[in-house]
Amino acid sequence: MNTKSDIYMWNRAAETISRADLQELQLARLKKTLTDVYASVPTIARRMDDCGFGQKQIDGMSLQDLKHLPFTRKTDLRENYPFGLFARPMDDIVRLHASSGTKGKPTVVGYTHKDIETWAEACARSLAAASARPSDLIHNSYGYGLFTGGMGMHYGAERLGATVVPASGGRTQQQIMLLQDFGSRILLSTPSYALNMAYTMAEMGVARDSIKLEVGIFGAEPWTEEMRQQLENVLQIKALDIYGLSEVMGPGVSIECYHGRQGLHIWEDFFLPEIIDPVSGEVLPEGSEGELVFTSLQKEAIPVIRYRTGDLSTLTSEPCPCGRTMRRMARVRARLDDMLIIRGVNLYPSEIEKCLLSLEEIAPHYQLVVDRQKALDTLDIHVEVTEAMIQKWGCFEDGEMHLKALSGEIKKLLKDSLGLTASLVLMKPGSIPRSEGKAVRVVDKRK
Ligand code: DLL
Repeated sequence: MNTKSDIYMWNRAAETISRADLQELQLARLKKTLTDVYASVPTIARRMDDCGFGQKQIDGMSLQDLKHLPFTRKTDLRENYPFGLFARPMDDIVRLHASSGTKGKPTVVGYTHKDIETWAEACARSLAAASARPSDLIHNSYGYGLFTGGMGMHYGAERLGATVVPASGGRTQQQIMLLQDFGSRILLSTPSYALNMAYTMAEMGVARDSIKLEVGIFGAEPWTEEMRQQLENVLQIKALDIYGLSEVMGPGVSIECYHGRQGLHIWEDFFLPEIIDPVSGEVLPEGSEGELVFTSLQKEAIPVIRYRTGDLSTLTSEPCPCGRTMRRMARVRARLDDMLIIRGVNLYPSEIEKCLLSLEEIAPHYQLVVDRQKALDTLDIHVEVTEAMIQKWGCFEDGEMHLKALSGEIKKLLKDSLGLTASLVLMKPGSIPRSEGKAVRVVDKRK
């Protein structure tokens, strides 16, 4: 058992800062951020004026006054596409990233040299908290490109001094060969892609002891404790959760530490968190579940004030066995945008994932197909049965009777735990599209 002082940290002074020193630092950085935004981003400055928050109020503010500032939303980035919320001239911008833009124009974010430095520091701290060391080989399967995952973690791994394998997503069989040949100890990927890799390994007949993976650092999409157990069982690794979003920086906003694994430490000297009631916008006390909101404290190119993430979580400042003092957020339970309303029942895909993954006969591959019939929303749950099931019951068709019983069992489970009457479509192994990045869990045919 490590004692706190044995535990390796990338930046011990920052990571174990006292609450009083942290708050002093946060306030100074908050004032600087607000001053920059007020002077350089007219859209937000107008809003601050409307709330009676000008330079005088910034100068005299305390951290408690944050709640009087206006929120920023994803729509603000879209409406000011592409560079309207930048606080620095384009000459200072050295990198752009953007969201996929499946729901309209992408949201574009920019970085100055210093932003890239801050981000690399946040990711280096995160990797170290997840047990990475300069001597490690890190296999990075987060997508490289406009998505922040690949390059964000890449710079963090290099900052740490580790050896990074910039694999990106896709070409899975080749990635597995590289895992065997290079001997990476740490895998960075979305949980759904890690699962895809695990199943591909099994299909290729790759023996587990031919790869050296010990730790997976998974994020970029909602996942459940049940999914963690699946990943830990099939890959025989320790799976840790990493969180972030492009508008606030990218990956590395928070991470579960290897030693405590009780929530994700937020790098609060860079990102100031709040939890609010998503309907009223009121700030909620510590421990209550609500929408996560972040204010950036060290960003230059596109500082964000009270950015509404749409992610549901809670905050805690209970001490962590690792000795880090930064507050932690709980695993994101769901994304507000993902909520489905099926015949009056509100539910999130992650709640369905929890149910499905508790059944042994089911492979952890699923997709939810939402449609509308006569003004009523319908939900079809597509889920694969396992190869073992098929072997046990002969071919798919011969097992019909048993599969009927199985689908009855799943339906009952969903009804009992979620109050949901869903129609279930049992699929053959391999028939649900495999993820190479963020999994598409919901196919919404109403749109
Ligand atoms: O997904 C950044 C990232 C890359 C995080 C790699 C972690 C690892 P975006 O594409 O802007 O950025 O998507 C951000 O993804 O608001 C959450 O809804 C979701 N998300 C990110 N991490 C997690 C996580 C990256 N650990 C959006 N658990 C966020 C649940 C997550 N949801």
